[in-house]
Amino acid sequence: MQTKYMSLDEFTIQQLRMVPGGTGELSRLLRDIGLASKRINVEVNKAGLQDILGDMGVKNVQGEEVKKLDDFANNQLIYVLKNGMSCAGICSEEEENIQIFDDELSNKSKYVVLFDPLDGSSNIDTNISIGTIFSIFRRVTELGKPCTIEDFLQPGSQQIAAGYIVYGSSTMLVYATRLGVNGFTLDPPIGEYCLSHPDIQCPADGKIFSVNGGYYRQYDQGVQKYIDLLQNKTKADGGPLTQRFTGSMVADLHRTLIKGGIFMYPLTTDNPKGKLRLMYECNPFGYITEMAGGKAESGSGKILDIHPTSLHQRTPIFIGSKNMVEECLSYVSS
Ligand code: AHM
Ligand code: MG
Repeated sequence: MQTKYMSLDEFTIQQLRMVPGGTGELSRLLRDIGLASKRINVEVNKAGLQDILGDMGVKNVQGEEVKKLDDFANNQLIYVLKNGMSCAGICSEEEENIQIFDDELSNKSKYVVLFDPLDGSSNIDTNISIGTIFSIFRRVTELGKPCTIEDFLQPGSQQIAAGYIVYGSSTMLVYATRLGVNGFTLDPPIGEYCLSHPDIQCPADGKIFSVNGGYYRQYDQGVQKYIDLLQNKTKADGGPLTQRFTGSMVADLHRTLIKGGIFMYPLTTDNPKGKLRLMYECNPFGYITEMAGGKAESGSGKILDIHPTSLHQRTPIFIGSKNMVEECLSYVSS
């Protein structure tokens, strides 16, 4: 069989063979997340029909309430991870607290998973790509006992794997481990993710910058100066550049990873701590981007070095092509 048709399962098992003493737990976890994402994909693809279906008494054919898609996505992920055998507990952007699975099998599992079930969900109404983001840590507490908050509050540098699913013109799952970053496209007739983007490398330079220009006046002076620089680049210094910002981090960062560029969500006067969440958005994308050769910074250090103090904390982020982020830091570093 040609490599380009390798399924996600086949690929993770092949990678397992390269890790002495590997148990297959991570492969199972990725398969579980892949399964949840296929279910989410089915619902996302009929998002425009939800209202029509909902009109029939706001209950679906099973007599259940028609739920918002982000609730649906959240529940699917919790369901597969709880029923699987590789996850001791989860933390979701949609939930206030961690969920400890606390049964015999789960307590023996060495991983915890954090996720943003449906990022960019305000874009659903207008059919712009949205996504699921996940981050996997190895537990630091004793196996055999229930996991605790300590297992979750680890710096991003301790991630074992991280990834995302983009529900776009095709559906793709991209995940990173220390062995590299690989992308799989969902082949709808067989319902499998197939390796389509092996060994993704984020180009060291790019021509696209991604920032919400509407908040320009809310950014601090360094950020404003850097945006001015990007807007005024001429042919002589690698310009002119293109600006793209969808309002869907997964879509913007998927493009940045493949084509190169920089994505920024700086501090604003409305969001003085930043808007994007460290544990569900910035850490996983920081890990994926750095494993692909790019860079992820907060303006006061590496994203992956931040020691989290709370589950839902936010951070500013400057992420993407190495050279662009380095140039950016010379304007925005504090
Ligand atoms: P969400 O998790 O509520 O969907 O918010 C995160 C999203 C990102 O995907 C996107 O980059 C950002 O919010 C856009 O925010 P803004 O509309 O303030 O530019
Ligand atoms: Mg989000």
